[in-house]
Amino acid sequence: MGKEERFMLRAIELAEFGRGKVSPNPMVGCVIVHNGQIIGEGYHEIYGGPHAEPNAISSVKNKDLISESTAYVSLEPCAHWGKTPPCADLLVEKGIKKVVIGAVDSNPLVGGKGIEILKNAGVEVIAHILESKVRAQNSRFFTFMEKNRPYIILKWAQTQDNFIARENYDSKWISNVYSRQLVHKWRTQEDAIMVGTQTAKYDNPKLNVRDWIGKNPIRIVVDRELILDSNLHLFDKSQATLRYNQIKSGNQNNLEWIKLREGFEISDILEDLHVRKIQSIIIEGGAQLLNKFIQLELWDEARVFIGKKKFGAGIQAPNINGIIKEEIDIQGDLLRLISPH
Ligand code: AOF
Ligand code: ZN
Repeated sequence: MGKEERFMLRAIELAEFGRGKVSPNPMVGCVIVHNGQIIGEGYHEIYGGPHAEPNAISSVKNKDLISESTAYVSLEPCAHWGKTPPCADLLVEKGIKKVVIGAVDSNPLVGGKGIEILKNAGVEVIAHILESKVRAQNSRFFTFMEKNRPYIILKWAQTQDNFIARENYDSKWISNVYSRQLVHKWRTQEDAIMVGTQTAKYDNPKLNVRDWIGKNPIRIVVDRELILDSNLHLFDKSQATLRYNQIKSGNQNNLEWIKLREGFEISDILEDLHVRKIQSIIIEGGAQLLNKFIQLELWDEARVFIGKKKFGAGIQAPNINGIIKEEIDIQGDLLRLISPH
């Protein structure tokens, strides 16, 4: 590994501290290097807050060294006036000599323009260093920007004999306590969590984060005919909830009804989520909703727990065999992480 990659890896490592805190912005890290030594580090810490570059620059003790230094930034420095001034301008202003960039920004406000500002000012620029690593780290941001929809994670638990629930929709205790804790961690990492009508009705899930520290996702339920009982946990005031239907629009406490056209499709929901800048969703069932996403090939990742039990009969788990990527054992329950990529 060359020095460009080594310092870029550090920038990517720093960026990671922003996970779950910066969405819909990407996670970005920045390292300032003088004569082969790191003299400053920073990352984008919180949505709306300073970007990685100003944080790294302000961490440098001896400011005189900055004009003889190289900045390693995991994402192309921004060129736009957003919540903060353009980072490309800041780097130029501080007299940075060289900028090494991980991935080019896919945000139409920035894409390529940051590099242009730097080059026009005579700064040496090297781009695409560990780009695929940066894109993988920010898969939600890049999917959102390039596909105009949120990053979609399908999640379910199934029995050894491929059932997702019993015939009466009871799906309790397929996976163990450790896998449930992991699910709560995952919930803190995504913007939203979606379930279908049957799951809302029969499971009455809270869809919040109890077994991990972090923020609650926005809850989303598909309830075409508004048949769901308003006393369901899903509709309590504790957390924002979007209720997609074809009857009414409105707002009350933390609950929003969103009326879509008669016979609306998943793609209509995704379009609305894109407008709302929701960058990632976990689909937590049920089978019908999961199958819909699979049929439409509208998913990026699937996380499947396979418990030890057998139900013998019930509701079939979705079938996406043949594209298994990773298998992990979680205290006896097997977790398969499956991705079509
Ligand atoms: C950078 N460094 O650390 C980040 C960047 O709303 P704002 O002002 O925070 O701008 C958000 C956009 O800026 C975001 O969509 C992405 O294009 C870029 N993020 N750029 O130079 C950073 N987080
Ligand atoms: Zn910026």
